[in-house]
Order: sequence, then C-alpha cells, then structure tokens
Amino acid sequence: MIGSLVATAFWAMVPAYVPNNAAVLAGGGRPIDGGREWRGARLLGDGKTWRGTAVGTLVGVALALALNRLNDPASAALGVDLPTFALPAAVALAFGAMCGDIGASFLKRRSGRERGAAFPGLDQLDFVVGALAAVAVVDTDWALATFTPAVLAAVLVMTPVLHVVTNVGAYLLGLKDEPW
Ligand code: CTP
Ligand code: MG
Ligand code: K
Repeated sequence: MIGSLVATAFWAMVPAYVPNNAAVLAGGGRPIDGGREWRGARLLGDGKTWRGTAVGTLVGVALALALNRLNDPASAALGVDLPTFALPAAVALAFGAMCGDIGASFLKRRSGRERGAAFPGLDQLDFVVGALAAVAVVDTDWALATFTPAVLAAVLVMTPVLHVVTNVGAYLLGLKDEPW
C-alpha cells in the first residue's frame, strides 16, 4: 500500500524532479532578468538562465515520454497502475517545476537573499508547487486522477527528502556550489 503510493508519487513527479537538476548541469549564459534590478535587488539573479530553463524543461519532457514507454513493464513488475503522461501534462510538470524555482528566486531577492542563499522550505517545495499548479490547469482530469489525496501526501513527504539527498550529493560531487 505505502509502496505503491510512493511508486506512483515518484513516477508521476520524475518529470518535475529532474528539470532543476538538469538546469544545474546546463545552466549558464544569459540570465532571464537580463541583469535588471527591482527595488534595489536583482529581479531573479544570475542563477536563473534561459539555457538552464530550456534544457531543464526539455529533459523533463523527454523523461516523461521515456517513462511512458516503460510503463507496462514497470507497472507489471511493481503491481501498480503507474500514470502515463500526455504531452501537455509532461510539459506542464517540467516547465511548471522550473517556473516554481524561478518564482522562489524572485521571493529570495525580494527578501534580501543573495544568489545561492538558502530559503528552507521554499527551496524544497517551490518546484512541486509550480509543477502541480501548472498540471492542474493544463490537464485537470489527469491531475485529479493521478494526485489523489494519498499520492499528494506521499509527494509532500517524499520530495523534501529527495531534494536534500540529491542536492547534498550534487554538492559533494562538485556539481553544485551549495548543498541546498
Ligand atoms: N540554473 C539555471 N536556470 C534555472 C535554474 C537553475 O541556469 N532556471 C542553474 C544556474 O547555473 C544556477 C544552478 O542551476 O546557479 C543552481 O540552481 P539554483 O540553486 O536554483 O540557483 P542559485 O544559483 O542557487 O540561485 P537562487 O539563489 O536564485 O536560487
Ligand atoms: Mg541554489
Ligand atoms: K532553487
């Protein structure tokens, strides 16, 4: 029961989890805010770039389509009816995750936090809120069928744990400047 909830939650969120990590590897180039400031601080900061956002989104969508191909064997192996991703839902999950992270940077700059500063709570859940909000708008029926209250609870418990583990791992591997 718990196992199938976690499996469903993880499967459904992979297209939202991976974009931010792909952006870390692909980031660089022109910042989205073009260097502009607002009220004495950068609008978003140098950590939010066009390239990171585009590559992150594409990687998330590609992963969703790859998961669709693996759905049957994975569902059979786990004894769970794993969700499949229609293209609009895949785009919403991936791009929504990137937008949630961008929104968090906007809030960080407004609260005087420099690029790279931690914002506990927001850092771990910004992309989840962005992904779920976007997919709820773009594919409401799919979102409601997939993210039942129990699956949603699993997502909210599991995501911060996964976020901490992947970011500390990326930091230890030298891929990321901060462990958050
Ligand atoms: N990145 C990017 N574009 C994005 C998100 C991330 O290019 N939309 C890249 C940047 O190189 C960024 C790195 O991934 O520095 C790490 O992402 P994140 O921790 O979200 O950014 P920070 O640099 O910590 O900046 P902020 O304080 O605004 O979160
Ligand atoms: Mg950071
Ligand atoms: K972030």
